[in-house]
Amino acid sequence: MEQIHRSVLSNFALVSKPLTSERYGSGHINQTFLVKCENGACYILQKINQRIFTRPDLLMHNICAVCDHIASRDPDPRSHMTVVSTADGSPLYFGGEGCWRVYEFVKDSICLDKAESAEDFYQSACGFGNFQRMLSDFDASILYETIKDFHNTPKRYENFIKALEKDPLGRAKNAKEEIAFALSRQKYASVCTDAYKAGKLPLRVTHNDTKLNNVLLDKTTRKALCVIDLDTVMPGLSVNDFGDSIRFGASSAVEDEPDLRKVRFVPKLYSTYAKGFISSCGGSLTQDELRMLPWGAILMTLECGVRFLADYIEGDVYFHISKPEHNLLRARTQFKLVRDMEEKLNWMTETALSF
Ligand code: ADP
Ligand code: GN1
Ligand code: MG
Repeated sequence: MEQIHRSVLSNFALVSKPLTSERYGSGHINQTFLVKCENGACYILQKINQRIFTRPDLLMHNICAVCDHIASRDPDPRSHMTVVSTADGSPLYFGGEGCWRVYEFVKDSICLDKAESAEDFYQSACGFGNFQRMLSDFDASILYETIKDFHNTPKRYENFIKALEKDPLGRAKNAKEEIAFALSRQKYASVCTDAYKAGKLPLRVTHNDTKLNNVLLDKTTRKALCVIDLDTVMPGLSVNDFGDSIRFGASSAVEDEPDLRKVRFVPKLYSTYAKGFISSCGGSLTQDELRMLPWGAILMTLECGVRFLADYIEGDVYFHISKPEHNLLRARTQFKLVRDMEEKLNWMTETALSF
C-alpha cells in the first residue's frame, strides 16, 4: 500500500489493519481506492476533488444528513452508505496533500458501467426511484448547494460560449462539427428551467448524478441496494434525475465509445427504466413531471455533451481523462444520443404517460 494511504488511513477508525489499497471504479471526479483489511473488511477511500468541491465540510454535512435520513427509513445496513469518522469524530481528514473521506464498502455489492441486461437497468431505476421517494419528506433547507447552477443548462451554455471565445489551446478548430451541433440546440436549452420558473415542475431533493455506476446492486440477486456518490444531492428537478440515467444507461454503448456507429438510443431500455422509476417514486410525480421526463433525458444528454466539449476546449481541467481527446469523444456520443432522442420525442412522451 502507498505510504500516503497508510498514513491517511491511520487517522480513521477502521475495524482492522489496512493491508492494500488499489485505484477503484470509473468516477470522473474524485480519486477512489478500495482498501482491504487484515480481517477481510473493505473500505472505500476517496480523495475529494477540491477544485470542484471547494467546501468539503459542507459537502459532508449534506451527505451525513442524507445517509442518516435513509437509514431511518430503511434499517437494512446495505440500503445507504456509512461514513467512517476519524478518531476525533470528523467525517474528513485534511493532510497527505488533500482532503480524504472513508466509507464502508457496501458488502456483496456490484457496480456496473453498462447494464448487462434490461433487468439490471430496471433495478437501477428502482434504486433511484426509491431514493427520490425516501427523500420526499427530507428538509431541503438544511442542504448546502455544493455546486452552484449544477443543472442550469442555459448557464452551462454560457460557460461553453465563454470557453469557445477564449479557446486557450486552439482546440476549437478540431471540434467544428460538435460546436455547430451544440449551438444549433441552444434554442431549447431552457425548456426545463422555464417549466420550473412557470411553476410546472416542483423543486425536490434530487441526486443530480444518477448514472448507472452511482447505484450498487446485490452481487447475487442483482436487486438494487444503495445509491452512492451523494456529492451533488441538492434541491433539483426529478426530470433531471430521470434524464441523467437515460443519458448514460439507455445507450447501446459506453459514454466514451469511439465508434459512433455503435452508439444508439435504445427505446426498450428507456421504457424499462421509465417503468421502474415511475413506479418506485410511489405515485409522487405530477402529470407535468411525467410529461417532461423525455425533455429531462434530452437536456441532460445535451448538457453533458456541452460540458464535455467545453472541458475539451478548456484543456481537460474538470473531468478525469485517460487519453487525448477523451472529452471530445465523450461529447460526440452524447450528441449522437441527442439526435436519436429528438426523433423519438413523441414516442418517449407517450411511453412515460402510459405507466
Ligand atoms: P466519483 O464522484 O468520482 O464518481 P464515486 O463516489 O461514484 O466517485 O465512487 C467511484 C466508484 O467507487 C463507484 O462508481 C463505485 O464503483 C465505488 N464505490 C463508491 N462508494 C462505494 C461504497 N460505499 N461501496 C462500494 N463501492 C463504492
Ligand atoms: C461526473 O462523479 P461522476 O463520475 O459520477 C459528473 C456528472 C457527469 C458525469 C458524466 C460532480 O460524474 O455531472 O454527468 O461525470 N459529476 C460532477 O459521466 O460534475
Ligand atoms: Mg460516481
